[in-house]
Amino acid sequence: MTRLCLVLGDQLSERNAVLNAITCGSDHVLMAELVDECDYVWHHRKKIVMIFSAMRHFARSLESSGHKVFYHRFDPDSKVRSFSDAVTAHCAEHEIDQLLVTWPGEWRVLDELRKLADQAGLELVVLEDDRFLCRPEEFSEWARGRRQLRMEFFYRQMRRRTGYLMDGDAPAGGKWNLDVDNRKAWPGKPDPGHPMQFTPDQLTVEVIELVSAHFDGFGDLDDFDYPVTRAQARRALSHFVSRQLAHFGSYQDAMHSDSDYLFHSRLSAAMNIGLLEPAEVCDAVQAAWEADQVPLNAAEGFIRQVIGWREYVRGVYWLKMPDYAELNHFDNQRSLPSWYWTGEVKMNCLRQTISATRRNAYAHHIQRLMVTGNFALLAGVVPSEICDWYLAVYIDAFDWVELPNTLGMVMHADGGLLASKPYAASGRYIQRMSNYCQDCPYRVDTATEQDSCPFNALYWHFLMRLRDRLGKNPRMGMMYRNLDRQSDGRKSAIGRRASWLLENIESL
Ligand code: FAD
Ligand code: DLZ
Ligand code: SF4
Repeated sequence: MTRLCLVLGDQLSERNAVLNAITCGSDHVLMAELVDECDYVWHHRKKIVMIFSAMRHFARSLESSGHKVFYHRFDPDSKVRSFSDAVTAHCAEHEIDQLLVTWPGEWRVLDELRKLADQAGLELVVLEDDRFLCRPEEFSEWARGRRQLRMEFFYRQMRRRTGYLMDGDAPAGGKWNLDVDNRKAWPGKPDPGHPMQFTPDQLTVEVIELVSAHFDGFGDLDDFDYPVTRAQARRALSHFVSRQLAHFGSYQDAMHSDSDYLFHSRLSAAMNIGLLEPAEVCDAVQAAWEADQVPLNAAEGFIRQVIGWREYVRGVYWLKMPDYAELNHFDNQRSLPSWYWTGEVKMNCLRQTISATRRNAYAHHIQRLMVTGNFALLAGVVPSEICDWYLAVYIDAFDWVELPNTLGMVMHADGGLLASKPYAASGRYIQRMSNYCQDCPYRVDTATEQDSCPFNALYWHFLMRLRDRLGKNPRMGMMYRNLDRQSDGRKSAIGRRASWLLENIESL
């Protein structure tokens, strides 16, 4: 009996469940660089480089440990364009009894493989992805009977279960969440340095040339410096823990035009494609805290993102897909402005965030949430369009993590399933947390003038136009009280300014 084990481009881990389920040297391992996987959104070119290069390095290491690897290299003219084509072509040449795959990161891929198995009469075995700390069934169990899902309660359960930052049954330091200490703007020091950079080796250089020849999509290819092997990703982790982690908490929400990464780890892509495991990342952070190398607010802030948010969004994704992707709670109809792709927008916060995204295939969380996300929320962009943008432009973007963050956290298009209120904010928030407003042609301190910050009128307009859906939300009470303090004349002026902004959205 020969089994075929399909290893997807975001499952590049030696602990991948399928690799442990097959017989090394006799069963077949299939990996494929595919036109359809490069085409379903307009991926950043650095994302394609990272995935292809990491796939090629991983295939090489599997071969050297004795696996029988069949590797389909990217060929734009090949008839093998999809996972189904690759499996079908393989089965036509080899006697295959069973197809094995670890649970994919995208509902779309799982659906495709199930349909293929049905049509081809092939036995399909889908194994648990045990890189994650919470299985989908455990999440459903936790979610059962809850009217609202709240990350904070899930997170506390995960702290108890994993034992990270625990003092017996209580959280270390007495509080579960130290976010109140984590809202400082960055005044230009301490020096954040840079995430560890890696010079492309010969194999990565070949992939960069391939991507340069065949893809003219979004994003710069220059200065590719991401880790593409597990050894490199481990070095990037140590570098982060020793250089940036200590200040991660304090400046977690800060944004600044002088630093693309500030104190963020830039480890998401390595984790999402299998080069690093979330548990080993948290172990390293816990060890640094135990050794008094980093304060508790940094360790807690970081571990919460990984065992809390990361596992929580995955749980929501598998609990609610495929219907989740179609939700549009506010019935938004506006198209995504074209400057999301070009970066040609005068609003400095958006210009800075989109240009960093074009350069690095990266923006940190607050840029994603409070700049590009906040604008799309306030302007009422169609959720599927903004979701496709995030899925395309970020190197760490895979449906299971991108979709709940964008559709749920940013757009509130799930009606509040994932987050208790929309993260809507005026320009004042961006002014407080960044230096962007200092170099912007718009004035952040006014709302209704020709040169007023667009976020201001759009923010009040958002509250006004969605009052029937949001007005009773207790977490939005303060926002509505502030709105109600404004005179009718000012509200009309805000309405006029917001309508003008929305009509002229392409030229902002
Ligand atoms: P750090 O700030 O150093 O955080 C540490 C780690 O925590 C990250 O590497 C990541 O694994 C995890 N993490 C932090 N926040 C989240 C979160 N909200 N959800 C899941 N994991 C989290 N993250 C992705 O990995 N892929 C995506 O496609 C993605 N899309 C997003 C879209 C939007 C609209 C928003 C608001 C957030 C999105 N995030 C996504 C979450 C977060 O912005 C990124 O994980 C983070 O910016 C990655 O950079 P980092 O590794 O430097 O993170
Ligand atoms: C994102 C991506 C890209 C660009 N290319 C490939 C590819 O050629 N082959 C592959 O196996 N995976 C690729 N991926 C990742 C997939 O689109 C998808 O996100 C994962 O298979 C889901 O587990
Ligand atoms: Fe952004 Fe408004 Fe500040 Fe300009 S003034 S940078 S548009 S928040």
